[in-house]
Order: sequence, then structure tokens, then C-alpha cells
Amino acid sequence: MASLTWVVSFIAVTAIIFFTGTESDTSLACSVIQGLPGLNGRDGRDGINGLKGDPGAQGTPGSSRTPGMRGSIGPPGKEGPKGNVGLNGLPGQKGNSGAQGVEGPKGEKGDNSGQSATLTNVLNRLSSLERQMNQLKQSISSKMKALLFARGATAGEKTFVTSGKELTYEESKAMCLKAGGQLPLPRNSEETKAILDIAQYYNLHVYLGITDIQTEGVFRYPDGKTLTYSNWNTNEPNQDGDEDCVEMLLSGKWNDRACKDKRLNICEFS
Ligand code: MAN
Ligand code: CA
Repeated sequence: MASLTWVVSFIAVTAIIFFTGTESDTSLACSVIQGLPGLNGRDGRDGINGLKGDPGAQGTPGSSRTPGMRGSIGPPGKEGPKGNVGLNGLPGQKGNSGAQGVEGPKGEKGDNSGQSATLTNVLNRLSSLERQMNQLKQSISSKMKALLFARGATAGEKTFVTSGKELTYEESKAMCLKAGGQLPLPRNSEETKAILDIAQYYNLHVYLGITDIQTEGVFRYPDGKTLTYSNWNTNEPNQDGDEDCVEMLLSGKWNDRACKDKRLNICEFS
């Protein structure tokens, strides 16, 4: 194979030299003496391996031998190297609650050395009063709701309450005084409305605490002072006969009226 390669190479090189020399003849136009053939080249390198050949014919079976006795178990091998750290295990189940701890020792008494005994006493009474005040507020609030239900109304600091009775002026006045109040003395529209709410609920006219008994034609409060607010009905007071008292009509307007007539008793408490 290597020899064939060298032969092919030699022919190729000779052909190149021959054709190159022909070209030179035409261009240079000079004479050339042909030399001796060169030495053969060295063998070429081995080619690549050929394809795998077909398998050979099956050989004849060899003669059988009797197997020997099994040897004894050898000594244990040396301890192997330490293994890698294993994977983390699954989380365990929640444990039971622990027992309650023992109560700790009582703390030391606070330092109030800078506070006099008198001041401590006053502060204790003050906090006690605050507690009682809150209890009273709640109690009053609850009782007021009961009192005002159907029988009363409020306006500012005033509370108007009815006994539900129909009385003469003197009877009604006496009942209110006995109860710790007085006949109504409305001094503004808010108070007029509160009295009117009760009057309208009972559908009855109401005596006020205003008269002109002291001086005919001059209406006054019980303390003798003249009116600072009035709500007379049209053409009133008309002194129709002997009318020294004042009633509130269901319109809220005032009419001078005979004091002997019976009217719904309402008292004012402040
Ligand atoms: C009418 C009016 C009133 C008067 C009464 C008396 O209603 O004249 O002014 O007070 O009658 O019944
Ligand atoms: Ca009148």
C-alpha cells in the first residue's frame, strides 16, 4: 500500500515538472537538458483500519474438569470509611402541655416614701368617689328612662312630669310643691314643646305657674317677677270674667283662665 502511494506521488510530481518546463520553453525560449530520474521516496504511513471481519467457525468443545471443594469463609474485611451525613428526618409530633409553674414569691411593697399618708388617703377616697359617681350616673340614666316613659319630658336641665290627675290651680300647685317641684314655668320654645308633648299625649290643657292674682292684668312668676317669655294665644289674655290663672292649650299657646277649672297636673323639676 505504501509503495503504491509513492508511485502515484512520483508520477504526479514528474507530470508537474514536465508541464511546467513546457510552459517555460515558450516564455524563456532557452534549451533544457533532461536529468536522471530521482531515487524512490520513503514508504507512506499506514492507512486507517479496515472493516471488522466476519466471525470465525465455532471451535470444538473442550474437556470437562471436576470442580474443587469450596474454600472456608475468609476473615472479615477492614472497617470501611465513615459514610456521608444522612438526610434530615421528618418533624416529630407536638408534645403535651407542661404542668403549671409554681407561683412566684410576693413582690416587695412599692416605694411611697415621697407621698404623705394624708395624700394617700385623699387619693384613695377620690378614686372611690369616681367609682360611685359612675355608678350613680348609670343609675340615674336608667331611672330617667323609666320616668320619662309616657309621663315626662326634658328640656335642658328641666324635667316635666305629670301625675295624670286633673286638678284646680291650687290643687295642682300644692301637689307639685309637695313632690319637690313647682307648676311649669316655660321660659323658651324648647320648654314649651316639652310641656306640650305631655299635654298632647293626655289630650288635656295644663295650668302654668303664672298668675295675675297680685296685680290684675300683670302676670308674674311665683317669686313676683314679671314675665321674660310669653306665648299668648290671639286676643289673650282677655280677662273673660275672673281669669287670673294661665293654661297652655293643645297648640302650645296661652290663655288666661278661671283658676277653679280642672286641668292636667304637670310639675317642673330642675
Ligand atoms: C274662650 C275664650 C277664652 C276664654 C274661654 C273661657 O275660649 O274667650 O279667652 O278664656 O273662652 O271659657
Ligand atoms: Ca281668656
